Amino acid sequence: ATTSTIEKNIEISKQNTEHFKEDVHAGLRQSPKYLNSKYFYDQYGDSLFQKIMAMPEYYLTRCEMDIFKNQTAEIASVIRAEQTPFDLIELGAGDASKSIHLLEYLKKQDADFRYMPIDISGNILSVLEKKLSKHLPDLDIECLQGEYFDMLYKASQLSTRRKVILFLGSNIGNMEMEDVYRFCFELRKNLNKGDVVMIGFDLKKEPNTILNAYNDSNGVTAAFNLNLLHRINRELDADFIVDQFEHYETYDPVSGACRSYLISLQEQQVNVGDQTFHFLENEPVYMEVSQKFSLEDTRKIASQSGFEPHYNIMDSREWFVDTFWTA
Ligand code: AVJ
Repeated sequence: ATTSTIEKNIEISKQNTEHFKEDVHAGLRQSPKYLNSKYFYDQYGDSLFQKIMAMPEYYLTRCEMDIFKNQTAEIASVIRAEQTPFDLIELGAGDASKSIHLLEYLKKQDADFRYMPIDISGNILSVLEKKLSKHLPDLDIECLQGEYFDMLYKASQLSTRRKVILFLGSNIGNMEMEDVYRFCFELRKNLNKGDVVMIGFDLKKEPNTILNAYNDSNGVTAAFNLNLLHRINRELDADFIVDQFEHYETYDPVSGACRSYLISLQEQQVNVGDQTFHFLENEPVYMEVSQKFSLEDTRKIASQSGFEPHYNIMDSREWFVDTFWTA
């Protein structure tokens, strides 16, 4: 790389750190205190999330893997109903452990497409790029690191073809319900008639099954949440004593919201950069929502955001749905 690209990257990383700090400061000033789960995914967070996906309690991975491994032909035929070339844009691609089965299948079919994975973690994108250059060396791929809509906009500028958007793994569940509606409406505005979106929704089911997926007995999910405090210490010159916080998970079967909190185990003060925050004993910090949906919810979201619900594929237990909507 030339000096100027190195300098540019340093500049970008400074801006990212500045945004991170502003978000943390703003979140800790709120009541209840709040930290945004999009910041979970640094290098250590990525590896903890991969551990979560491998846990027996975290059924979501196996459900969607069942769909991608056993119903690949069906997915491909919905995506390729229109036989035109397309750009396959994946929001929150991670290491593409599920979509890789679809990519392999489409390649075998000799489909004319380009794969454009978007992720907030540059670390996981470089893992993904390595993996795909080994498994699918002649895949046309363009990685985009950043926030969903910034990168979707960039992808649109790079693309003149039909768009197929993948948003898998119930990543959509990390938004509050009103943000889900806003997000899908915005997404629709960014698409043209004939474009397709495939969205993975985790379905409402027996409440303890859901709770256990986010409250595993080995404490991996707890470590995943607590890692954000470590990350804030590492990157924002903060002094959280991480042992003085405890992971607490809830699931409300009425609303379908599964929420995680970190509870301050004692009264304490924490410095984050140049600001100091006061925590009461037992004060919660709200960390993440993992929303669960009914099929009826997904249809309502589609129609309210201007999409046409087109097709559903579920795993054999009907715990998870991948919905296809057309613009
Ligand atoms: C990556 C958003 C799908 O909410 O299920 C897993 C993240 N958090 N365990 C989810 C997560 C705690 C996960 N998503």
